[in-house]
Order: sequence, then structure tokens, then C-alpha cells
Amino acid sequence: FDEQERTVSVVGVDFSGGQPKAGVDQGPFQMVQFGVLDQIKELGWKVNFDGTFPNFQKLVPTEDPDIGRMKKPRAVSSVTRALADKVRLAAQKGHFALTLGGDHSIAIGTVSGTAAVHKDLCVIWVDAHADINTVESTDSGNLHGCPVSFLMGLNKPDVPQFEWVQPCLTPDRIVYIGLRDVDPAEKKILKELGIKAFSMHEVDRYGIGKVVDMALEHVNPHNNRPIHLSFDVDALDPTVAPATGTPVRGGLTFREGHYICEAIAETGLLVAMDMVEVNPALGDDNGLLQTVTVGCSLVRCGLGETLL
Ligand code: 4U7
Ligand code: MN
Ligand code: MN
Ligand code: MN
Repeated sequence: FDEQERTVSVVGVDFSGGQPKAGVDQGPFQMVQFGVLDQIKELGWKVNFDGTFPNFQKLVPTEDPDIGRMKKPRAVSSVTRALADKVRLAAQKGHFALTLGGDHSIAIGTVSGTAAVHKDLCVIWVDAHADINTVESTDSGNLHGCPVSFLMGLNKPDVPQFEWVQPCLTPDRIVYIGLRDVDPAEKKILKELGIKAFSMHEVDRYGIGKVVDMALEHVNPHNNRPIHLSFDVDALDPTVAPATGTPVRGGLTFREGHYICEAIAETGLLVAMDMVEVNPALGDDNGLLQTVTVGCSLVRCGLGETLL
């Protein structure tokens, strides 16, 4: 970081249509209420935040029948399309684009937005899940399990409603950390495309320090690619982040999650971060507070809190 004051554009995406559980649309509101914006200012960033809620909910149509297996395709498409524009504008101004979700389908928008500006963008996807189902392979039809397939252009061109999405990611420019619940069809895709993934097995085997080194080396071999970090809070163990829609046991510890954000911030190449799948409606009050708190502290680490 140089001394010059840098700006974060924060977008809160009050959207839950990529999955069936209500409440994840309240995630951004809760993180803002918890004080994440002031906390970021205290780190020396200028914060640019359009504080209007509802922000995206108003784009959700009342009628949205399934198309093929896809659930709520119109809602997901219109929200992610508007979000892509917002994130692109932020990136064009040279701002760090921080997106608070909302379910993970919104990454169709965030990564599209940053990739439109940062031509050689790479993505680090921290998640229990690979989110790479195609509109044909998805069993659930929930589009929060599909964003990566859209970003990589794995769906046949012109998926109804999603014609606007430009494939912007290649297999060498994405890496996963934290996987432990990957569908058989997704495993096949990862294998066929040679996409690098560090599952919890590799975290156990090598330790988080080595895993992050290897992930960065893979996706950013010359340390010159801008990085987009898409962090699904369910990557963390449910004992650390219980309030999320698809928890899976055996996840990252509190420190492992934070280490990932710190080490990526340390590269100086991070240009965008998503914090998604925080669902304040799930679990008890304590679990809620724990999850919102950890979401905010991961964001602060991504913005350099723990760098000396
Ligand atoms: B998340 C799932 F089947 N793969 O497609 C699916 F296991 O954004 C889960 O990572 C998707 O939380 C989880 O529905 C999406 C399922
Ligand atoms: Mn997940
Ligand atoms: Mn996810
Ligand atoms: Mn989830």
C-alpha cells in the first residue's frame, strides 16, 4: 500500500434468490449494522457506500417460473446484471470493489464486473462447495451452486435470461480453497478442465500457509494478475460460522480463514472481495452474532487490517 488514501466501493446485495432459504438477503444489512463500514474507515480507507436498502430486492420479479432446472432465473439474472455494472464502475474508478451478500449467485455479477476492467483477473474461490454446476448438471436448480460455470462459459451459449454474461475466466485463472462438498458432476468438470482445487484434505496435509502459497503460485505465477477473492462464509467450519444456508462439517478454522485473507491482502494485488452466504435468520442469536462478526473481520483482513 502507498500512503495515498485508497477508496473502497461497498455494494450491499440484499438478495436470496440463488437459493431457497430466506434471510441471506439480510446479510449485508447486518454487517453494515455491525459497523463494518466504520471499521474499514479506521483502516485508512475512504468508503464509498450507497446506503439504500432495499438495493437489489426491487429488481426481483413477482413471477419467475423455472426455466429448465434453473430456479428464479429472471431474478438472478437481473440482480447480477445490475451488480456487474456497479462493480465495473467502481473498478473503473480504481476503487476496491467490496460486495456484501446475499447468496453466492451474485458472484456472476461481481466477477463479471471486475473482469471487465482488470483484463488478466484471477479468482480465488474460498468455499465448501465448487459452485461450478452447469444449468444442466445442477440437481438442486439453485443458481448459487452455478456461478463459476457462467463465468467460465461452460453453459451452452445463450442460456435463457443470461445471454448478457460474457465468459471471463479460464481454468488457469481460478483456484479453490476449502472444498469438501463437491457434486459428482462438478468433480468431473474440475477434472476435465484441470482446475486446481485445495480441498480440506490438502489443508490438513500441507497446512494453510503452504496451501495459500501454492494457490497463489498456481493462479498468479508472475505476481502480476489482479486478484478477486470470492469468500463464501460456509468455507469456515460451522462451529465458527453457523448462520449460513449450506453448512458442511470439517471446515476452515477461524485462523485459517483469516490467514487466507491476510496472505492475499499482503500480495497488494487484491482488487475485489465478496463476502457471501451470511444468513442472519439461521441459527440462534449467538450463532448469528458469531457469523456476522467473523464475516466483518474477514473483510477487514482482506483490506489489510493485520498487515504491519
Ligand atoms: B454455495 C450444491 F447440491 N452443490 O448445487 C448445489 F450440494 O454458494 C450446493 O457454495 C451449492 O453455498 C452450494 O445445490 C452453493 C448441492
Ligand atoms: Mn458454499
Ligand atoms: Mn458458494
Ligand atoms: Mn452456502
